[in-house]
Amino acid sequence: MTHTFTSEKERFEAAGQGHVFAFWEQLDEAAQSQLLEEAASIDLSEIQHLVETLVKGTDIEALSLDGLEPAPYIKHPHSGGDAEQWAEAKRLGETVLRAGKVAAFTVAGGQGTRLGFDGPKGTFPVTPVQGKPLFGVFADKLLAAGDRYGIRIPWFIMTSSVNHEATVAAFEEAGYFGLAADQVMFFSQGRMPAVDFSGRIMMDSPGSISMSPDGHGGSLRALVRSGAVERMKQSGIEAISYFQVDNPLVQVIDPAFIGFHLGKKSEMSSKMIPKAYPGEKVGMFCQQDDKMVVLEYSDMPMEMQEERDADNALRYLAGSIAIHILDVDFVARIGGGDAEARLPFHKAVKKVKTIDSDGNPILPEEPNGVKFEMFVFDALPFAGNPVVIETLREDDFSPVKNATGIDSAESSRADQIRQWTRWLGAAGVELATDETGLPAFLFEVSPRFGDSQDAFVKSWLALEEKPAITDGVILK
Ligand code: UD2
Repeated sequence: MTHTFTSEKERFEAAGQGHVFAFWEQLDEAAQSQLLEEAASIDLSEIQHLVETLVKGTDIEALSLDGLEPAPYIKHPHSGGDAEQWAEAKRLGETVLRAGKVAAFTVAGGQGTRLGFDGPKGTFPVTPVQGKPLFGVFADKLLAAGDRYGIRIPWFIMTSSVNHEATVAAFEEAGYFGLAADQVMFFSQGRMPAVDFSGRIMMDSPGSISMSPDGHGGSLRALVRSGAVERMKQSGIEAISYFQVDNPLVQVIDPAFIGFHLGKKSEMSSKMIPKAYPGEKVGMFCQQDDKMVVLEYSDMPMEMQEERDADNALRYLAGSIAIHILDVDFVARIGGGDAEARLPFHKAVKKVKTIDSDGNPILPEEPNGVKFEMFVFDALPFAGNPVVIETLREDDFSPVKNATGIDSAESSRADQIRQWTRWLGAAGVELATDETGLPAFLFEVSPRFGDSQDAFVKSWLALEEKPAITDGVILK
């Protein structure tokens, strides 16, 4: 350890970051080895570059809006898209699913601070009656799809050091939510140190660097480094269905989406929804120099977000809801460190708990540091034939992000019930609702009963005794 300590200390001193080892002598052996491990994981030239560009801004690559155009997308049949083209994509997707070539992948390494929930976000109780956790909903959807296509769909879950153990423990405790234990693979994403505004690496405590998850874009590296990509290749997986942990409505396996992706030989495909209003907090699909890009809402001036076309529709209409299909070889290339295709880091100015020069804790009241994150959609400019398809918000997107209000547990529960109410309507059962399509009581439909309108109607019609849909009813 002495040898490693000396060389690490020299490396950090040479980069002007020697303070990281200021309390070395006072640490016990376990703390010393943890600190060394953290230090060794840091690429100091990368940090120096990020400090110069993103923190000090001497060499800032201001985000260029030059030549930005709205990206083309494939319209859903509900908005005038070609129904036959969609049916064909679905058939192709189903064939590939039956051949076992698709895996599901959830990014679940975020800290979930906005929700104020103590635990991995995937364990948040999200369904209206049973309070089934998000992970349980996704597992049910995978079981339903698995039954339909006669396969076992592997599920890869990216955690982070913040929640890895708690996530694995939650699955064990819940019997893997009905899945086979070897169907689910967990791996932890990478971490990046926080720096203060002068570029010094921040310490969380005298023996520990302030490290945080490297963003959902870190998933591409982590999929490779963890061996997940290798495992996928060995088992013949070609396409990865990527979704976020916070969205219970997501169609975790969508055959038409998979079919469009494969049919167009896309390396990375995405779903869009028409933005509900100019300031909606989603990224926007755009094109720049013939490349597909997503511009985060915070990076596009509001005047641009408000621009309208001749039909008075928003010009930058295509909102990104963070649902993608990734080609396995593409992930291997980008996540494997292709020098030509490195995902950029973005900065987030945050309140970072730290220590003073005597090692005493500081709990800042104002933002005092910068964290660095990669975004998965920054892989799009490197992807061959990127495809964007339209989806219906009510079929795919109602995230739980906030404790109350927009995108909260409550709004998401209501959206789930609205969806089941529509499906009941399609099966001939009309419930009394308010003007938003919401009945005055809670009920629940398990994805295993129906994970789409078609599947629901089929199950409903097959019921010999149809239950009255009243408060607390669960269709399993
Ligand atoms: C993201 C998108 C936004 C829109 C929205 C849809 C960005 C920057 N913005 O906004 O355009 O698509 O989602 O809901 O992505 N995560 C990790 N590791 C990390 C950080 C995040 O796994 O280091 C996961 C996290 O667990 C969650 C997802 O990524 O599943 C989204 O993270 P977020 O809540 O930070 O994204 P948000 O709401 O800012």
